[in-house]
Amino acid sequence: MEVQSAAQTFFAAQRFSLPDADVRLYLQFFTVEESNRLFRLLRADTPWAQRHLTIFGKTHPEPRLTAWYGDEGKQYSYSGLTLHPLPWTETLWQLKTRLDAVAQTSFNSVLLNLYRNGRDSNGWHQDNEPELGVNPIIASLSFGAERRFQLRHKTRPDVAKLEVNLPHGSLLLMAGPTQHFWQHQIPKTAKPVGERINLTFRVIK
Ligand SMILES: O=C(O)CCC(=O)C(=O)O
Ligand SMILES: [Mn+2]
Repeated sequence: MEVQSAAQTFFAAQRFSLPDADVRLYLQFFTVEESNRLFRLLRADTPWAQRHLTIFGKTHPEPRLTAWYGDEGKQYSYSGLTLHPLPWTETLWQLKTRLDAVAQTSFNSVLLNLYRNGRDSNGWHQDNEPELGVNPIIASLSFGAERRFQLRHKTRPDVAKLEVNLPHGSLLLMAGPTQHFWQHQIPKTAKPVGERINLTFRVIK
């Protein structure tokens, strides 16, 4: 059986034709072997924690576990929460270097999400915090159970929602005006699904 290298699959990006957005998906950015190894390492070596968000004055536990890594001083605030970065691990630094080349940028931080099962989720939002600047580029890696990712235009109900599955070892790039015009989410699912790890690499100004 032929083994596909990341270099071969690198060019197999699918670009979605969406107004006011630049969204690309690389289905097999990593081989299955690499993806299995990365899932194991990230699952075991990350200090996963469940944080609490304050939205309209009410405090809720986040429906997933998270961790924040990056350059010193690159803190990230959302929904009443401020995350202080842990220093880069060797694994995360290697991933960052590889994604920098693909995205032609220099990522300085990464948010890790662990969805423990189908009840864990990430509700409709856009990554438009001021520290991300205008037209941020976000590189999103998925490992483990495949989950549905949905995108909806904020002001144009005539534009259909986009729904894609994010498989083990895939890379989703969101760039250009996407975060200003579109919201995205990982909905809950009643199907039995295993754990999923997601990493979103970002540039904090
Ligand atoms: O888990 C995902 O695929 C999306 C994560 C996400 O949107 C975020 O952390 O801002
Ligand atoms: Mn997001």
